Parts: sequence; structure tokens; C-alpha cells
Amino acid sequence: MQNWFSLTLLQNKGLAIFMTNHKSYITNKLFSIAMYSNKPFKVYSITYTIANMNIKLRSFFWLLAFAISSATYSQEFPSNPADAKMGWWREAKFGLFIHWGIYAVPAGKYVYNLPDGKYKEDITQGEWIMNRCKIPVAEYRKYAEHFNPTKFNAEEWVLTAKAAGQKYIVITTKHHDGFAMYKSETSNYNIYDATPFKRDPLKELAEACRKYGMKLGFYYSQAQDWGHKGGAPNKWHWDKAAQDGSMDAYIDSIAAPQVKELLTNYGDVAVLWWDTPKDMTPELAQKLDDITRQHPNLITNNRLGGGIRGDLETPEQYIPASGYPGRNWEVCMTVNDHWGYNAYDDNWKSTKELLRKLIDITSKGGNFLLNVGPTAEGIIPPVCVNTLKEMGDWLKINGEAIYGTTANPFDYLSWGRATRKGQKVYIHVFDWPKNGQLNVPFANIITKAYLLEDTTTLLRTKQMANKVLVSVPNIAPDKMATVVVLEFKGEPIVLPKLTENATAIATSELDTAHGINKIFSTNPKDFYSAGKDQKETTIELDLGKPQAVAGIMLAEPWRAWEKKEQQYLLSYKVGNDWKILAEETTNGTGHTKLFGTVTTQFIRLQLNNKTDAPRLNQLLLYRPD
Ligand code: H79
Repeated sequence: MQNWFSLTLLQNKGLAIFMTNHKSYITNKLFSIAMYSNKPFKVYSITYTIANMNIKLRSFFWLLAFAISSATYSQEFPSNPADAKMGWWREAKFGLFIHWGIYAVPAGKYVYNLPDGKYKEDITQGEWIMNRCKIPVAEYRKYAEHFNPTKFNAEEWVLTAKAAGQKYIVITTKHHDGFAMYKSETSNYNIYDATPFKRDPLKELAEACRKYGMKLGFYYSQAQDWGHKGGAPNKWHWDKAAQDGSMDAYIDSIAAPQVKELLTNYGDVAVLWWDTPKDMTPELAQKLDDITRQHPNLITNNRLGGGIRGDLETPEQYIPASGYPGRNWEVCMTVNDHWGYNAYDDNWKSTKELLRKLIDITSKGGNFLLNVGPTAEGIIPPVCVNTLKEMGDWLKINGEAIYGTTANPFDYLSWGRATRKGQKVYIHVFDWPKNGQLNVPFANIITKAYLLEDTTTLLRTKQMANKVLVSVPNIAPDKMATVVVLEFKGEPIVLPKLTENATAIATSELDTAHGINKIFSTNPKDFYSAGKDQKETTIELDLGKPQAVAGIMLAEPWRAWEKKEQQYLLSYKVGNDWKILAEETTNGTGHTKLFGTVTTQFIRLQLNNKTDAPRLNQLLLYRPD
């Protein structure tokens, strides 16, 4: 094995020491430091191979690396001033999304009146029901007359979030239906003026949040508004008399003044969560951005439109394979299949599933904004309250491994995930080892190992080349996820990606911007695409040398609701033959397959797509454990 040793002087940043088996790992590491740096800096780096050194000399270099790196690399990634407002948000990791509106009255069921007194029922959607069923504005407005959520209790909602270990709430103040869930002076189409409730739930929620130290953010559908003239493109309107109009006039007379109300009448607002920037021009977006900029601590997401990036990337209903390097990001997701209340949707995700999603997201450096859709009475569905409570119970014990952590140093762990804080790596074990030995591919010196749920009992560790074996109890202490803490010296030393030195060719490429090399990019915006009109492509990977491979991950570019899928046949080369490893169907957002270990230099992926040209954001190969 070839070892590389690098002594690197980072201008204004001090000294960095790297040891690895791959020179390109060093380059990558430097690049990522440069990315996070707020000052321009030059890198002076000398890289030596120590392949031929004798064992004593090699150990000396390893020790030197540990000693110097732990002494000089303690600054982590320096934050730049614009990041100061993100501090609490990065710590928070877990928030509660609330989709609440008069769509909770139909609760997913619409009845069409047909001629001759007949009728037809349609069970569909939550907050999109008005659009899906093409309900005229005047008719939809009647739901407001039946919206009287007398069981709404702001403190209970905040305490539900607290019990879940959530640090912030983002609530819909106006969804696409255009109905404001607060007392608005701008439009009387609001909960105070148009319902029998006659209360302002946002006021109550803002007070309760202040009382319990919960951050409060507002979702506001700025472009798509089916209840006011000019909200979103006229071509999408179904009740033209009530909906068609000028979008400029709509932004000036509804969206802008309402956003001002929201940012002035409810105390400190933590987040403004825009949604669906349909037809938002740079000029219109600027008007809204100017308003939010009056509030320097306000965090905004990337959905305003008009080319404004905002502070957050917001993957919806899926977890991006490698997060968004260099950006703050937040996965929003539903507990069942709808955002707004749908009485007919019982497809609840389990606590274990959601908790593991929180861990997965955290391990990639993101936040989790988990949604509930309260009823028209003002109740958060009890299933959700229970699930949230169970997640909170886990976090009470294991929160240290989530809050304030940074992304995981590993590429992938088939049996779990990892997070990091300073000199601690938290290993979240999903599949407990049957032999009582946890095999962690981590080359650093471990000073201490223990379970987070029992910090006083130290676990035995055995350091091996490129990995550490941790002796753990025979039975998983926690069925959902058990956290093993490894305290270590220096910067994390992990193996490079299996595809680190790989090259790829494909039988079809759309253009150079979507060339096959995009499968090696960790930017989720990059993707490879086969040529237009192609329904299949064959990709061949050359790993540079024979490697032990045990699994594959394909990140795909479609949205969860597009329900796309691709078929693939995965093979590897033995001699002159190709042997099949897997034949599977993906779901269009991302797919992982473990197939047992093979050693090969060449991998072939035949990808078929029935509806579009095959596409991939990223391809990762996994080592055996
Ligand atoms: O507020 C939630 C969604 O209502 C909103 N964003 C999250 C946070 C959203 N608006 N648009 N979209 C998400 C994407 C559009 C999805 C659609 Fe459909 C697919 C619209 C019509 C088909 C989903 C499925 C909604 C109706 C049917």
C-alpha cells in the first residue's frame, strides 16, 4: 500500500498535516478547506510518499501527523460573518413544519355535484385539494365558514415540538390557496375575518414560542395564490374570473404587504420559508427580498425565485446522497404522504424510520424539518404527537450526537451513520454487529470509546490498519439506533472513495454539461444524462485497480412526487466475462443496493428508463465493512 504524507502551510490558516493512501485525497481535503474559507489563501504543500520507509520511520510520521494536526487544526472551518445568523440553525438540526389551513375542513375529500342530483367523491390531497379538484374560489371560501379550531392550543403545539427535541417551528401563514392563517390587514381572506374562530393563531403561537424558547419561522406562498387575482400564471387558473390578473399588482397589493405584516407583527421571526417561485421574475423577487433584508437575522430559503439563492437549500421529500457541500440545507418531509391534513391517509412512517432519517440527514450536514398537518379542530394527529415524543425520548439520551454536529467523515457505513463534534465521532449503529465487534473504518488514534447511553462504561478498542474494532454488547442496546462515541486525536483519517481514481465512459451523453463525469460530482445540482430520446445507456467504470466492492448507491435527479423509476442491470468483469451483480428498479430519487463482496476493476451499469433519458446525479461504490 502506498502512503502519502503531506505537510501543508495554509496562508492565514496555519498548518495542516495529512496522511492517506491517496494523494488525491490530500488535494480534495485542501480544496474543501479552501471552499469553507472566508479569505483568499494560498496553499504551500509538500507531499511525500512513504511507501519505502521502514516501519519505525513510518510510525514516527504518523505520530508527528497526529501531534501537529491536533495542535494546529483545531479551528475547524472558520465561519464567515454572513454565517453568524446561521449559528442557532446549524445547532438546531431538527424542526417542526406545520401545514395548517382551511383545507383541513375537506380533509382530503371533495364531492362533485353532478346533474340529476348525483354526485362523485374524490379522495385526494391535503393543501392541494382546491387545485386538484378545480374548486371555484367562492366555493372554496365556504370552508372558512366551517373552520373553527376551538381545540387549538398554541402552548400544546410548542410543547409537542419541545418534547420531540425540535428547536424551531415553521408554520404555513398562507399556502397556495391564498388563505391567511393570521389577522391580516391586507386581505380579509384570513382566519380572523373569514372564520367563526375570530382569533389570531400566529399571535398565540408566537407568544408560546417566546415563552418556551422555541424559534418560529413562517412559510409564505409568495407566487402561487389561487385565492387572489394575479397569484401565479393565468394559464394555470381554473376560475379565471376570480384568479386571472396581473402578477405585479398581486405582489404589490398582497404578497409584499403581507410579508411586511408577518415580519413586523409577531416579534422576531427566525425563518421565512418561501415556496413555489412560479413566474417569479428577478424584479418581483427583488421587491420581496428587499423586505426580508430589513431583518438581518432572518433566514430565508432558496424558493423565492428570480435567481435569489437565499440561505437554505430545501430538498423536499428526499435526502440528497451527499448533502449540499458548502451550503446550508434542510430536508422537509411528511410523516404520512400529505402536508395538509388528510383524514384518509394512514401511511405513517414509523418512529424508527423517521429517527434514522434525522440521523442520516445530520450525518450529511443538514437539518430535518418534519411536517405535521393539524385537523380543522386544531389538533396535531395523535400518531404524530406520539412519534415526535418517541424521537424526543431518543434525543434526550443521544442528543449530543445530533445537535451542533457536523457532517460525517465517512463516505458510507452500510450498518449505520456517523456525526462529528470536535474530537468526538458519534457512530449511530442501525444494524448491530452479531459478533460483538463493531468494525469502524477510521484510522485515527482512539482515546476513549463508550455508548452515549452509558458514558461511564468504557468499551475496548483494537486499532488495526485503516480501522478500529470496538467491542460492544452482544445485543443492540437501542433497536432504533445506538450511539457509540469514539474520542480521537487529530483530524479524521478515512479511506478515500472507491471511485477516487475511477474513470467512466457511457454509450450516450446529452452534452458536455451532462457528461458521464458528473456521476463523480457531489454537487446535487450536477447530473449525467443520456442523449435526448435515448431510453437506455451503458456506463462502464474503470476503478484504476482491482477493488473490493460490496454495494452501489445511485443518486437520481427526480422529485419524489414525480414517481420516476429506472431499471438497471449491474455487472462486474471477471477475466473477459461480465457477471451480473444486481438487477433492480430505482425510485427516481435515490437507490442503494448491497450485493456481497466482489473484487474487480471494472463495473458496468446498464440503465433503462421507460419515460425519460436515463439520468444520474451521482454514483458511489461501497467497500465491504
Ligand atoms: O407545502 C408543501 C407542498 O404543498 C409544496 N411544498 C411543500 C413544502 C409544493 N408545492 N408544489 N409542490 C410542492 C410540487 C408540486 C407537486 C405537484 Fe401535485 C404534483 C402538484 C401537482 C402534482 C402533489 C401531488 C400536489 C398535488 C399532487
